[in-house]
Amino acid sequence: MKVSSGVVVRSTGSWCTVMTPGGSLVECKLKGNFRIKGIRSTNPVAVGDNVEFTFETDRSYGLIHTIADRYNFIVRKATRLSKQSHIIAANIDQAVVMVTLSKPRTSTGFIDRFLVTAEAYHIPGALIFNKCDIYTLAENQQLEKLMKLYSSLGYLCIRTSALEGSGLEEVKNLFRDKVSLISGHSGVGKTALINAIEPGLMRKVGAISDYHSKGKHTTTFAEMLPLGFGGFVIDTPGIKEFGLVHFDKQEVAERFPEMRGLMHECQFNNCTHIHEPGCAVKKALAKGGIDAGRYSNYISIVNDEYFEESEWD
Ligand SMILES: Nc1nc2c(ncn2[C@@H]2O[C@H](COP(=O)(O)OP(=O)(O)OP(=O)(O)O)[C@@H](O)[C@H]2O)c(=O)[nH]1
Ligand SMILES: [Mg+2]
Ligand SMILES: [Zn+2]
Repeated sequence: MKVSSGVVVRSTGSWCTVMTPGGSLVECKLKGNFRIKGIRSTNPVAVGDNVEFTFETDRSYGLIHTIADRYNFIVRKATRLSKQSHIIAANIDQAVVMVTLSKPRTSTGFIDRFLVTAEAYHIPGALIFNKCDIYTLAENQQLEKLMKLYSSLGYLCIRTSALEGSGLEEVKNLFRDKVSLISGHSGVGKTALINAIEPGLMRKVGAISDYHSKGKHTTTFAEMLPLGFGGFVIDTPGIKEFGLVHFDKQEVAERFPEMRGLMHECQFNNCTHIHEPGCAVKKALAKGGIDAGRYSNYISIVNDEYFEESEWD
């Protein structure tokens, strides 16, 4: 019986594909009733996990018996009201959200929930604004505002058109020698952009429905893809909502960089920044030092009836 190690590059539930250090791909299954302490997740093994597996002579696949401790991981709710979470990926260097202003439209609520989650796991976040070839004048003005806002908060913002091939050098510079997760709604062009920066991959790209201007869930499982210029990108299935998991309401403001720096100036140390007197966050909001849209997304996260809610659409 031979013990080998590798990284999970694709996971479809109980089956996954493991890449060995030599670059070969091995189909593997989790051994028996595998559980990881502390996380109730629909997928005990995630893309990016480092695993050990054994091959036995009477089987054509490997059996994973060990998942190495994760350096980090990023989690969202598996289904609406579910108590279970879904590990999107493990051991990543950065989390990138792909945004489109139309076909489909991405709300700042979605962006902020994504960034708040990345902040909670101390994973650097970045934004890629795709489909810049189709925007109207008004949409371009909105794009400028969003890029200015998120850059000022410390998130790298890149403008791309996967279709026309613009912004690709900046994306390559961002991805080079790192493990990058890319997430966003279905149809924003995650796979199209990955194909554009790494043409050999030729992953399947889907159409946008004419009626709803939404994607059709072309990518159905997360997949970690090697980049010829160095690094890996994890392409993921489009998601409708980004549900927050393992959050304490008190903790949410700390995940907003612009509030984090002000909170200690609030009169009460358990300030929720909603109704308390002497709130430094509300003072900054009134003076325009905190963006009104970001603040309203903060309120929406804190007031979320279920707090942890999301859905694969
Ligand atoms: N006009 C324009 N269309 C684009 C661009 N990028 C992607 N598209 C189109 O958008 C559609 C969806 O692209 P995909 O790459 O499949 O989107 P995705 O984000 O991977 O979607 P899921 O896999 O469903 O999550 C395809 O028809 C692409 O050709 C772009 O920059 N401009
Ligand atoms: Mg895709
Ligand atoms: Zn406050």
